[in-house]
Amino acid sequence: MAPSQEKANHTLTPPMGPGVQSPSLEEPTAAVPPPPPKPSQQGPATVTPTGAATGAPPEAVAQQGMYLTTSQGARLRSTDHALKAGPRGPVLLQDHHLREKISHFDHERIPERVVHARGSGAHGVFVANGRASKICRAAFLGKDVETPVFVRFSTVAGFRGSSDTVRDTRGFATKFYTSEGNYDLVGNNIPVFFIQEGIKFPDIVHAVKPEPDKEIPQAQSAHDTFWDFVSLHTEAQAHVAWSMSDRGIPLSFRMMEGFGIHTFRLMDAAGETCLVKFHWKPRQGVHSQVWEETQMSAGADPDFHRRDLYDAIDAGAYPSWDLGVQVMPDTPEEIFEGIDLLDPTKFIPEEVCPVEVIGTMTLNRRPTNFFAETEQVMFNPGNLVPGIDVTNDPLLQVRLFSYIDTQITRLGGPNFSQLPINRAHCPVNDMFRDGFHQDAVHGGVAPYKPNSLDGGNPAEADDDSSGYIDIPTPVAGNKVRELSATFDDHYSQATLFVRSLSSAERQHLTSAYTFELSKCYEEAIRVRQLQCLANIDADLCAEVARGLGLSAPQPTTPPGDVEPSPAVSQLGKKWPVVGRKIAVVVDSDTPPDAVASVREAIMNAGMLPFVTAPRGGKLGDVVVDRTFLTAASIEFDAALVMVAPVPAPDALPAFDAKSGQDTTGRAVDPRVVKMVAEMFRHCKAIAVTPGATSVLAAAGVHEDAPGMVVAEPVAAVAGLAGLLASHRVWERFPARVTHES
Ligand code: HDE
Repeated sequence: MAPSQEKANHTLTPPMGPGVQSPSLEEPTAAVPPPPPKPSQQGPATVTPTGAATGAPPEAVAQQGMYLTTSQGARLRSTDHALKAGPRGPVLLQDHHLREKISHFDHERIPERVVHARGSGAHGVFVANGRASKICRAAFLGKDVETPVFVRFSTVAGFRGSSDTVRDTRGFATKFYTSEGNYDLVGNNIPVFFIQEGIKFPDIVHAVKPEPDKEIPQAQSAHDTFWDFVSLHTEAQAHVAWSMSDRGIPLSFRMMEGFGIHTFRLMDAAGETCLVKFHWKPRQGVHSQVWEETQMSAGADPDFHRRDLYDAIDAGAYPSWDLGVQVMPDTPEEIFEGIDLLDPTKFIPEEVCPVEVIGTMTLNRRPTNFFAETEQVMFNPGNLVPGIDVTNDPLLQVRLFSYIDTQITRLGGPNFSQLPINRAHCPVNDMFRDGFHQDAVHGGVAPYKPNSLDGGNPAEADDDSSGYIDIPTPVAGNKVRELSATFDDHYSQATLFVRSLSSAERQHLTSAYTFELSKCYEEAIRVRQLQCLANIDADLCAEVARGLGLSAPQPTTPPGDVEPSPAVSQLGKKWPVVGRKIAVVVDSDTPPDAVASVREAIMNAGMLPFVTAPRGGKLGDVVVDRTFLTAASIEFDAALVMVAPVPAPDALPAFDAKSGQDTTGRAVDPRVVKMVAEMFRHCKAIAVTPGATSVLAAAGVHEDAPGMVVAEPVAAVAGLAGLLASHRVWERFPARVTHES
C-alpha cells in the first residue's frame, strides 16, 4: 500500500459496514450486512470441498506453488538431511525445518471417534421429487431442488484400523448442505436400536468394545461382555436379532438400507405437523455377504467396503438411494398401530405404513483427501432445518447433547463447524468467537445482541424462515427416572423379525447366534441368552441350544402371535445388476479377442469386468486387472471361467485328480480351482466356457448344479446377469439347517 493511501485510511471515524449509520440511541431493528473485515485483516478466502465457492479456488487452501517451503512459505533446499556438525556429527537443534517437520508429524493423529471410528465417505447430490412439500416446509425437499451431500458409512465397534466386513451395525450418516443450513440425517442400517434411553449408551458401548483387561476381541460382538449385557438388558434383543442376521454383514455400503430410527416431526408451510420415520432404499438392492466371506475378506482385504465404494465411483457405477418416509399422524399419545413412536427399539413394518419416496441421492465423487473430509466431518442429529424437528424419544434427546460435545475433544475445540467439510453452504453469522483453531477473521466489534455498534447485525429471523420452531405442546409431569409402560415389551419385535425371514436367512441367523454364544467363556451367559431366545421363538431357541449342546429353556414370556413383515427379508426380489463385479478368468490359451468381447458385453450390461490371469500385463489390448496371485473369490459377485479353451471338443474335458491335469493333458491351475470352489460354496453364479469344464470337475462342482452356466462367452454373460438379479443362487442353501446335520 502506498504511504499516501495508508494515511488516507487512517481516520478518527470508527470502521462501519456498508449501510451502517452512526450508532443511534435505539436498538436497530432493520437487517443490515455484517461489517467487512479491514483489508489488513483479510485471510485467504476458502471453498468447501463439496464445491460451494465462498471465494478463492480450492488450491488457495491446499498446498500451493512449485517449491518445497516451510509452513511460513520460506523455500527449502533439502528435506533429506538434517543440519549436522559435520557429516558424521550430532544433529543441530538450530535446524528449523527439521524441528518443524518432526513436530508437525508428531501431532498428525487426532482421537478416533469413540464409536463409528472406522468409516468411509463420498460426496454426491440429493434431488427431491417434491412429494414431501405437502408435509414439510424444508426448502431442500421442494420439487427438483438439488442439494449437495456428504455421506459417511461406518462400523460401530471397531477401532479406526479394524476390518470392514465384521459383524456389526453400520452407520449411515448424511449431511445435506441445504440453502437453509446443514441438515444431518445420522442413521444406521438397522431400523431399531439397542437401548431405549440415551443414558444407557456408555453401557452398551463398554460391553461391545474389546474387553478391558486384554483388549480383545477387536470389532466383534462374539464375547462375554457383549452377551452378558444384552441378555440382562433385554430391550436390546430386537436389535441383536437384526445384527445376528445377514443385515449385520452387508456385502457393500452400496447395498445397505439406511434408517433414521427415531420418529421425527415434520411441519408444513401452514404449520401442520406429522410424524415420520426416514428410510434410505438402495437402488442396487439390499445384499449381504455370507459369513465365511466376511472372515476371508477381513484377511484378504480389510478395506473391502471402502474399496468397493471407491471402485464403483471410479468406474462411473454411481450408487444411489431413494429417500422415503413413513408418514403417521401427530397425535398427542404418539402411538401408531399399538407401537410407541418414541421407543427407538421398535420399527413400523412397511406393510403397516408404506414408505413414500421423496427424493433420490447419488454418490458420485470420492473425497480428495480422506483425513480432511471423512475424518473431519462431524454429524449431529441436532443439525436441523426449518420444517424438521425432533420428538421426545429419550434416546434422540440425549444424542442432541452428545455429538457437539464429542467433537470438542475429537476435533480439538469448538470451531469444528469452520472445517471445510462441515461448513454450511449458506451464510453463517453465529456470533461465536475465538477458541482453538479459529479460522475466520471476523470484522465488526459487536458479536453480541442487542448491539448498535454493528448496526444491530445479525438480525433475527422471523417465524417463517427460522429453524428450531418449538411447537407449543404442553409438557407436564413429575420429575421421574422411569419410562412409560408402552416401552415394556422387549420381545415381540424380535419375534416379528425372526418370523419374517426366509429359510436361508433363518439358517444364517441360527448359525450366527450359535457362533457368537460359542465364543463366550461363561456358560451362565449362554444359558441366559437362550432364555431370551425362548421368549423370541421356540424353534430358534431349540436350534441354537442344540448347537451349543445345552437344553432349550421354557419361555418366561411366551412369544405372541405376530404378523410377519415380508419387507424385512432380503430375498425373493429381483435387483438391477449395475455395478456387480464379474471375474473373467483367462489364461495364455484364451484368445485375446474373446476376452475383449466378453469385457464389452459385461460393461454393456452395466457390470464391472475384472480380467484375472496367471500373470500381469496385457492380453492383446486388454489390461489384466488381477493375477491368480492377487485375486480372491470374495472380490467378485460371479465368475466367467474361460481358461484353456479347446477348439471344437468332442467331449467336454474332465479333471484327472491323479495327474492334476485335464483329459486333454493340460494342468488345471489350483488357484482357479480354489476360487471356483469358494464361489460355489458362497452360492455365487458361475459360468464356464465349454473348454473350461475341467475346472468344475477339479473343484468338485457339477455343471448341472443350480446357478451354473456352460455356454460360449458372450451368451454366458447374459446367463450370469440373469442369475445375479437374485443376488445369490439361494437354491444351493439347504432348506433348513439343524445342528444334528
Ligand atoms: Fe451415535 N454417536 N450415539 N447413534 N452415531 C456418534 O459422534 C451417541 C445413536 C451414529 O460417521 C458419536 O461424531 C449417543 C443412534 C452414527 O461421523 C457420538 C447415543 C444412532 C455415527 C455418538 C447414540 C447413531 C454416530 C461418535 C445414544 C442411529 C457416526 C463420534 C443417545 C440412529 C457419524 C461422533 C459419523 C456417532 C453418540 C445413538 C448413529 C459419541 C450418546 C440411535 C451413524 O457422539
